Parts: sequence; structure tokens; C-alpha cells
Amino acid sequence: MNGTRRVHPRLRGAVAGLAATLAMFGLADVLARAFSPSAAPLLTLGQAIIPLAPPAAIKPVIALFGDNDKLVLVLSTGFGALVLAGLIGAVAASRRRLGMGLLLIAGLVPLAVIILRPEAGALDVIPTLVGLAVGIAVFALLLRLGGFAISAEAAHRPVDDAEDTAVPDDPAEAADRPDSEPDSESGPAPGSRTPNPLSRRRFFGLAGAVGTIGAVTIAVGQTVASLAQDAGAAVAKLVLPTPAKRAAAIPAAASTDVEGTVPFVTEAADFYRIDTVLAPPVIDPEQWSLRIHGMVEEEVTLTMDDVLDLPLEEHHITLTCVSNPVGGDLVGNATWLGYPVRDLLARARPNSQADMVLSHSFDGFTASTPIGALTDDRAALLAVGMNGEPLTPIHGFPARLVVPGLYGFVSATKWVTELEVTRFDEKTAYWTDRGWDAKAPILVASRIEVPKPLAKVPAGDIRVGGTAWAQRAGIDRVEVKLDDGEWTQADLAEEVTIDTWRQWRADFAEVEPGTHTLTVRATDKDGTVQTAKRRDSIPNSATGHHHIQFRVE
Ligand SMILES: Nc1nc2c(c(=O)[nH]1)N[C@H]1C(S)=C(S)[C@@H](COP(=O)(O)O)O[C@H]1N2
Ligand SMILES: [Mo]
Repeated sequence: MNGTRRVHPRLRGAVAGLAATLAMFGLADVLARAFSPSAAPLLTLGQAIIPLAPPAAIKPVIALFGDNDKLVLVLSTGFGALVLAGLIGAVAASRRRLGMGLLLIAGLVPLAVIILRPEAGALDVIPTLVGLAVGIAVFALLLRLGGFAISAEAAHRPVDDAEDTAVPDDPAEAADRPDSEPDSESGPAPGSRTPNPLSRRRFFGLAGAVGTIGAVTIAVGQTVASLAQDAGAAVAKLVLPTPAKRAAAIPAAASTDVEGTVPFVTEAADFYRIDTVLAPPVIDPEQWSLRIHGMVEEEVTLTMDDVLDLPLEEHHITLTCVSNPVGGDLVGNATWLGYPVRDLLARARPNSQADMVLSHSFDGFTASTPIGALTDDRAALLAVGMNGEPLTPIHGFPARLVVPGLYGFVSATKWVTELEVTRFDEKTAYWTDRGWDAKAPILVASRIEVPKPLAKVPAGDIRVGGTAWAQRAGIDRVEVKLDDGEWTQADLAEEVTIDTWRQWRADFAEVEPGTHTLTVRATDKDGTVQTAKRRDSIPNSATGHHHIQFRVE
């Protein structure tokens, strides 16, 4: 028997595997959304991969896809599962029992991941179990309809479509069949196949329909779930009190008038999102509490009512991610409402030997913050509000930390549930265990927002603009350079606080047609000039000057 005869049976087997897997994920997804949303197998699998993924792979994905990293992860998990299913299906074309067994074993993986989650409930396995049973049944049925023999002897002689014994009831199909597989130059041994296998067209039609229904179900489920998430009843339960201390109003002069620059205040919907959860936990504020423990004189636990009864303060603070590439947008500025962590810690009376607070999230994430940054005069907050609204689930509802001057991964714990007072030589945080620094103050940075890279700009006078930040120090100066010219000082918008970003703009007269490069650098009020040295984001942020090219015509 020559090799080409195997192509079609293997393809059929692979298609059967793909269709069965899509059916399994689709059904399990629908059931999970109805009964236990956090137990959807695709989501749970993707979530399980996150802490296992090598840091060297995670940060570039974040840098490349930013907020879409979740989608990329779910899609790659799904893609991986499909590739595996296709291979198993191809195996099943010649060894049906082995193929079925492999599919079952592969299906046990999401089941195991679901059971092993710390928050797993007894009913969580049901969606995946039902999905798996149906997926296996679909696989078996498609293999049978595809004409794969059960006996080991026959397994070596897969059926060719041209020899189908089924009586076609569709003339077009009948016409389609006799010459459809020119590679079937020799006939199969008598008795070597299941009776009445479907024609090629029907088989692929059926498998395609099953697979499509599964895929559409998954896509619709994901979309519905992400739309439903922000409008949770939990969020409606939290009514923010009037701040005891309001932040100063933001002056108009905090913004330059350069069209196309990013607004001074970032709306929650536009705020960058970085975290290790696929679906943000939706926490009932009535169930939430914050426990302050560890090296303290007195353990303290606060409920949400306790927090809302405290005199809350509003502060404008710019939050920054260590993974932000030079010129990137993993940075946002908001008005946060919360209670100073300093005063919370004072209630628990930390031991003087403690030098770190390990904040724990509901989802298991941790951040290590120097205790000094939480007790000095900066506005380190247990925040419950963002721009006048409760936090959104994505940004940490019902409570998170916001600490001026430190990258988010060592300070800005969302869905925060515990403050553990400890020492850097005793405990390490989530990203520190994955190669990042234990402490990470924000470095002075600046970016060009206008013109956009590769923009076409009319010749003549050109206005450029962007944003710079150096939380805790404040921005002192921003300089821009056209091509190889001199550094020229940009005009700065009014400073709101040293912990907020600052917009800048500059004008260049009579710029000649052609391709030009624009470069920016900032200097903070301590005199630190943004370094030109290029460096990757691990272990404590990328550096280098942001530059863009644009065309004058
Ligand atoms: N629970 C939890 N909190 C977290 C993270 C996380 O992965 N899990 N990521 C941190 C990082 S790396 C950053 S930069 C900020 C981002 O906050 P945002 O998503 O609200 O912009 O949240 C921090 N808080
Ligand atoms: Mo981050």
C-alpha cells in the first residue's frame, strides 16, 4: 500500500478530533456559564498556564499585546488543544482504540486543573465532565461514520470514499464521488471497514457543522461573559461616601492643546489592564474583608462597611507598569478615593523589624512593598474609588492598593484581601519569584504621542506633544530633538502633583519635506536625566529614549 492512500483517512480522523474537541469545549463552556462560571475549561486551562509560563515569554506577550494578552492566551490555549486533538484524531484513523484513549486522557487534563484549583467547588467538574462525555461520543460517532474499522486487522485498511457503499440520495453528491479520490488505486480487503461510511462530502459537512456549533458557542459565551462582567450586581452594592478630603480640581492648564495627545485623566474604560487572571474575580463587597497580620502587635480585620465609614481621601496618582515598553501605553492617571495605608497599618502597630508589606490578592497574586513607602507622607491608598466611581472588576473591585512612585507589580494589588507585615529576607512576591526585582521604584520616562509613528504631516511649522512622568520626584524638564539637531526644551503643562504625569509640547518651524526622526527625553526634579541606554523590562523596567519617524510632505 503506498503512502498517499493514508492522507484522506488521517485527515478525516484529524477533523473528527477537531470537531469533537470543539463540541466538548462548547458544551462545557455553556454549562459552566450557567452553573459555575469560573469552571469553564478553556478559561481554567489558560489560567493554569499563566503561573507556569516562563517570565521571558510572558512579558514580551504583554509588551506586544498589552490588554489583549488575555485574548491571545485563550486563543493560543484553544489552538494548542485543537492541534493536539487533530493529532490524536490522525492517530485514531489507523488505531481507533488508541485514539479514543488518548482523547480521554487529554480531556482529563482540564478536569484535573479544575479540581486542583484552591477555590474548586464539588459541582465545578460537571460542565467539563459532561462536555468530555459528549466530546468522546462525538469522536466515536464521527470515526464510525468516517468508516474507520474497529478490528485491529482492518485498522490498517482505512476506507476510501470512492468505494463507499452508502447509497447516495443526492444526485450531485453521487456525481461528486466516483472520481473524488484518484489515489484509491487498490481496493480494500473484504470486510475491512464499518458498513455504510458517509461520503466525503457528508462526513466533512457533519464534522464541520459540529465543530462550527462548538466554536460559535465558545465565542458567544466569551463575549456575553465579558459584557456581563462589568455590570455585576456586586458593584451596585457599593455606594461611595463623600470624600472627607477632596483632591484639588484639575486645572485646564494641566493639558496641552495638542490634538491627538492622551487626556490627562484616564477613564476607567481606557485604563490599561495588567494582571494574571483571565477573568477578574467579582467579589461581593459584603463578603470582602481586609486582614492586616504578620509582624504586628494586633491583628486587624476590616469589612467594607468599616472602610466606607473611614474618612476617605481623594488623590490624583499616575500608575505605571514595569512591562511598559519605551513609548508604550501601560500607564494611566486617575483620581483615586481611599484610605491611607499608613493609618491602616498604624492600627495594627507593625514590629520595628518589619521592612515589607506583602499584599495578597483574592486570586493569589502578591506584591512586596517596602513598608517605608506605605508609611511615609506619600498618598499610598487602600482605594475603593476611581474617577468618582467604585473600581471596576478589572481594576480591582471592591478594593486595591495604589502607591505613588512604585511600579504596579510591587504595590498596586487589585482585589486585595490581606496586608502581611513581614521582611524582604523572609517572603517574596509573585513576580520576584519569576525573575523580577523585589523593589521597583518608577524610573523617569517620556513618550511622544503626536505625531504618530509613520504619520504624514504637511510641510511647514509642526507641533509635537506627549507625556512624561517621574512619580515622587516630579518632572522638571522635557527635551525633544528633530533628526540629529540640538535638544530643545519643550513647554510643560502645569504640574498637578509630583505623582501625576505631565504633558509637554514643542514647535518646530519650517520642517522640510522628507522623513524625520523625533526623540524625547525627560529630567526629573532630582536631576535624573532619562537614560538613552536601551534595556529590557526585566527585572525593573525598560529604558531608552522614545523616538518615532514621520514624513513631511
Ligand atoms: N491581583 C492582582 N493585582 C495586580 C496585578 C495582578 O496580576 N494581580 N498586577 C499588578 C500590575 S503588574 C500592575 S502594573 C497593576 C495594573 O493595574 P491596572 O490593571 O488597574 O492598570 O496592577 C497590579 N496589581
Ligand atoms: Mo505591571
